[in-house]
Amino acid sequence: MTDRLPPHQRLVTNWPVLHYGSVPRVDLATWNLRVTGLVDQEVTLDWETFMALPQTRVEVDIHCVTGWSRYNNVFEGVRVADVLAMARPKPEARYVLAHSEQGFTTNIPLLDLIRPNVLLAHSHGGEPLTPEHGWPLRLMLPHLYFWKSAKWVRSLELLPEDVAGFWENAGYHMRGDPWREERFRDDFL
Ligand SMILES: Nc1nc2c(c(=O)[nH]1)N[C@H]1C(S)=C(S)[C@@H](COP(=O)(O)O)O[C@H]1N2
Ligand SMILES: [Mo]
Repeated sequence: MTDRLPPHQRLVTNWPVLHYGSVPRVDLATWNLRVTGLVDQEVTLDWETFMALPQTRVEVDIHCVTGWSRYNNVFEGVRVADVLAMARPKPEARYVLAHSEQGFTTNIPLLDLIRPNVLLAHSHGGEPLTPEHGWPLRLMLPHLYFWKSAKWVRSLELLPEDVAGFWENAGYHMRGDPWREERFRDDFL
């Protein structure tokens, strides 16, 4: 199947590790996940409460802007839509800035985050994520380039407008659709 590989991507069978900075040390006893910004009810979930939410397993292809794609990844976690619904986003909320440990951020349109196969994922291939792949929790958006899938995610901030995150501030695309090859911002000077 050739229409499975987005333009100018190459298939890999390993799982490369890519991130800026170092792998954070995370303590589940003090860890939490927050939903903030344009919501009726700010949400803070500790690890046990998060893991008690309904779990979803998806099998997806992932695509990195550096050119590799990896097929048939089985991720398990909680639908982002379910966690956002707990916070009741205000009608003005249209974008999300995801915040990770150590200050990494990435921006995502709200409509991209509430798709049914977009997860806050804790497992891959039936095993907990390894620290370098985002343990204990990462975003997982298979339909956008994988830099949007923030590892070590700690909060989702709902915003009225699109605010550039870490790589987006360096010129990467505000949306990042691999099928449209949205690698770089064309408004970036
Ligand atoms: N917190 C954090 N998440 C991040 C990054 C990062 O630098 N920091 N890099 C992104 C990039 S550029 C990619 S391609 C994917 C890589 O995920 P992987 O290392 O699990 O393959 O993580 C994304 N998530
Ligand atoms: Mo990346």
